[in-house]
Amino acid sequence: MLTEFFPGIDPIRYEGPGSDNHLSFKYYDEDYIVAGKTMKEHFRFAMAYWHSLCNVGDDPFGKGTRKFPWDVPGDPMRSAEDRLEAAFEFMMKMGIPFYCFHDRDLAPEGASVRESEDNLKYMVERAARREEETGIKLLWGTANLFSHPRYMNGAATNPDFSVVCHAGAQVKAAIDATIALGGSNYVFWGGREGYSFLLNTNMKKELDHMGRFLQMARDYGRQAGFTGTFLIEPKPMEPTLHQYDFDAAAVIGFLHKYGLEKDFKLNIEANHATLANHSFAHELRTAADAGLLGSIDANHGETLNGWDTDNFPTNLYEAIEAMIVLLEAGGLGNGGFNFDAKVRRSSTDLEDLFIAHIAGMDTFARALLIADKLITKDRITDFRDNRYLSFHEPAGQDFEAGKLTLENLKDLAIEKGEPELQSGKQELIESIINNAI
Ligand code: XUL
Ligand code: CO
Repeated sequence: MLTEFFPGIDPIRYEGPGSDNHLSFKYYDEDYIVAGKTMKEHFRFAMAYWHSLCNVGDDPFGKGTRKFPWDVPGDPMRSAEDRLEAAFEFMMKMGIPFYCFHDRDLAPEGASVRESEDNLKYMVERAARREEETGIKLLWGTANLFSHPRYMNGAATNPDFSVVCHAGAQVKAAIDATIALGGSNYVFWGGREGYSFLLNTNMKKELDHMGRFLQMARDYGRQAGFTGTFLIEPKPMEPTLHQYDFDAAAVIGFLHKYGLEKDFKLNIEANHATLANHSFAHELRTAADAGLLGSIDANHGETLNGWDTDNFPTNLYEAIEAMIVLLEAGGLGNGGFNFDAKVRRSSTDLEDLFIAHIAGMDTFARALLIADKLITKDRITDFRDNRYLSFHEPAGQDFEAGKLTLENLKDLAIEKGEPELQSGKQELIESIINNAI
């Protein structure tokens, strides 16, 4: 290693819950097997390039609080090269096996479409070498279609066709980069794909354009050899007032309408779920039930305000609920857990980035252990399944198979008489969870 960007920090190891070393894992033991898979396989944890390497902590009220040694003022390409070294040093020390990036995180935008592509290609070659040397892989790539002023009214849904063309150029290059780096997935987060004012917006046209654009991206990716999964990441608002990919349910409907459901799945982000007034588990369940759960952006939102705070996920209860859904769904396949999370603006020590990732990984590892016990030993899901036992009886089965009419229901109601009330047992289930923690 030429320059060490995180001096004084050794590789993070599992030391168990008894350890008081804050730079160690208490629960995440990558080789430990739970429910038939190692923890490493369950999570496929990923570092988000943008939050960890690019975000200096600025907010609308003030400039950044962190100064990164890899940021070389006035030399964006040199900064990109150093940032890549820092990224791989960080992931190696953390034992994080995957990463995710936007094109512009990896390489700076150039003065023209061609220059931007050349910058990206140059950095992709370097990243490919680092992947080979370290064994770290790309979980997903994406294109930043929201920061440049040209995208102020959206990318694929922009009313100006020339902006749509620029978005196309960028997505083509980002798909190429993802393929070259062996990415398992390619993500579309609809950054500004939505509207702020209905009276100047043709919503139907914009949604049709988005559907067409995604079909083109899919077709290009497939013919260029991309065998992974395309993902849409729902979010209801911010930066746009009304975003089209509002929540999992809206995106599932959209994918079916535009014939994308065979190639696309969903990337569910916890904080986006809460912005849509859903729980993280609700969104995961909705996607899983549709057979479209692809990957996770792991973070946590402050529920007291209405924006995306992207905290590191340290809410154990929320993580347990998520892990129950995930274990029942059989996991994420070639998806993973990307830490789309940032340390707080006032977390300014070099080690804070490590502590934050350790906290997130330990939270989910501990949640996995608890969820597995809740399912296998406490049989917590039996409470749910038992509520539907009447559908195992012949008439209930006929109903599900579409063999009954409304008149049949009336006859059965008379025959069965007034139903006995059945408790939902919510407080009991909640106590069992608390006792398992
Ligand atoms: C924004 C967000 C993005 C996507 C990738 O809220 O979550 O970082 O994950 O574009
Ligand atoms: Co995200």
